[in-house]
Amino acid sequence: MKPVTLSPDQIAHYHEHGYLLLGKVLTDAQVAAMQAEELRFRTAPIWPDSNAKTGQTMFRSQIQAYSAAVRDVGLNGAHVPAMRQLIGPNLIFWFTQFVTKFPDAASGKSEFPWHQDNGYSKGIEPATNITVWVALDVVNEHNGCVYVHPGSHKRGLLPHETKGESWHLHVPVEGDGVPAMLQPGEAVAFTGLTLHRSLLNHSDRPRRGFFMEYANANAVEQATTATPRPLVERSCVYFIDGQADLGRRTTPPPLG
Ligand SMILES: O=C(O)CCC(=O)C(=O)O
Repeated sequence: MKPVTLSPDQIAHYHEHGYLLLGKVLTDAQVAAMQAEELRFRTAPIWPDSNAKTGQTMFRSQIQAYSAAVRDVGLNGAHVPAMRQLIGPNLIFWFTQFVTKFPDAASGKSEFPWHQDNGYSKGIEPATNITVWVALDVVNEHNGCVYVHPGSHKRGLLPHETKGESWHLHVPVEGDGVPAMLQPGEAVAFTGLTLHRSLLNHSDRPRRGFFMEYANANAVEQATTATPRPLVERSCVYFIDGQADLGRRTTPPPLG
């Protein structure tokens, strides 16, 4: 498959609006492989919510630790050259997640409210990290596609709140945002500071998504705390290019 390389106009769009539709980044064979992996992870007995039900959303995180196929897509997918263009030469692949939104069936529970991904990690610096959200089904407003809020990344890291009993963080936002309506294998890329959400799945089938995150190899997380942690010290981080700066450790080395 032809690598995705971005034109100057696309790069300008990404920086101006905080997101970019990348087009098709997975081959049909890779889509089929990721769909098979999603099902394997969905039903794996090691997770307590296996066989999740109506109105629920299933999250399977850091799946590159369990799956060579997932790791290969993250390291060698057609989108990786675009990550180099946007993030630069010291590049890591550090996070993955399957997000399967089951039919809502009028439960009203399948919404994922407005948030910035960096709101969950309490700040990443430099905030050049990118989420590449790939559709494994046709996704649209009917079955709960992701919406992005153009330009919201320019507001910096926003305070995130919890609402009711949900563990979801959210930011109060006006406006509907732009729906990223995608075919299987197509992706939308957005910054770690871009507000995004998804609404209810009104269809009668699961809506399957798969996302990968990339960052500068020198990025630290929890940048709002006194002891920020280098992202490379997380488990299951893979280098794509370049190296980390070894001159500024901010946390003690791992034991052992
Ligand atoms: O896939 C979705 O519905 C949204 C997922 C999301 O925004 C996230 O996990 O941060």
